[in-house]
Amino acid sequence: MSDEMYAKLAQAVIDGEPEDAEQLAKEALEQGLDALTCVNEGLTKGIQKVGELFANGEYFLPELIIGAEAMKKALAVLEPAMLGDQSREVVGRVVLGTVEGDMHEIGKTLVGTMLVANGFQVFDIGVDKSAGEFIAAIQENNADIVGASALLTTTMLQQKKLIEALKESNLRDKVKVMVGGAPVTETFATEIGADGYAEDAISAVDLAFRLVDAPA
Ligand code: B1M
Repeated sequence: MSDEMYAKLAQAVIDGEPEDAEQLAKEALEQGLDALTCVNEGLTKGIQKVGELFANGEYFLPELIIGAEAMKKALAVLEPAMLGDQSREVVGRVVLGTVEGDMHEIGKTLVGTMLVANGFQVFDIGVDKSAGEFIAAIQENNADIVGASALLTTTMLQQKKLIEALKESNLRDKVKVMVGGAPVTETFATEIGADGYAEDAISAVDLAFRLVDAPA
């Protein structure tokens, strides 16, 4: 039953059907399925398939856009169920954004949702953000962690640029840097001097707890 629902969620993203994806997400919650599992086993598998079809030349930009829209519609239904109880004490403050030149927001937003669900206060500054914009948000919100997402091999280098800009602004010792996104690796994170890399939203939460030295 649950596998069938995950497959349907994935298919709605592959077919680029935002209304179907939204409706299926509602049905999944009504059936008592876990929201995060619906994301990981359903929606994410669907959007990965869309990415593969795009890379193979079978899908074009419109299919990529509508697939992302379908995923976002379903996520909007599932996110409140992932957030849970918000009354606990703040574990740490995180400025989160996607780097300059990069419009990919879904993974970054998911990381933010899971951080909030686990007691972090998240300042999501959005996509296509320059190092200067990250720095302004860090200062304004007195952040403990800055999280930079990059989905393109061409924009990964902006994560390095952010770390250099933090050093120039004498902020590097005051804020921990966490990086992620599909093309980013642990090795790359180490090379650019980040404090940590997370492969997915769950490991991003574990990493954030370690970075603020708090028990998970
Ligand atoms: Co884009 N795109 N895209 N795209 N797109 C990719 C990334 C690509 C791999 C597709 C492909 O060719 N197979 C490819 C990049 C190739 C490369 O550089 N190696 C690509 C390309 C080429 C492009 C364009 C250049 C296409 C064009 O215009 N010709 C263009 C670039 C625009 C720009 O940014 N300047 C473009 C545009 C788009 C859309 C706007 C249409 C759309 C995004 C819509 C949106 O976000 N609102 C889009 C989409 C949807 C994708 C794919 C299909 C899916 C991305 C996604 O949302 N995944 C993607 C293919 C793929 O990744 N397999 C692709 C789901 C999400 C849950 O996963 O984002 O990986 P992800 O996040 C994960 C982890 O990575 C991690 O946790 C998340 C949750 O598990 N994570 C972090 C992410 N950020 C983190 C931060 C952390 C820690 C963990 O700490 C701070």
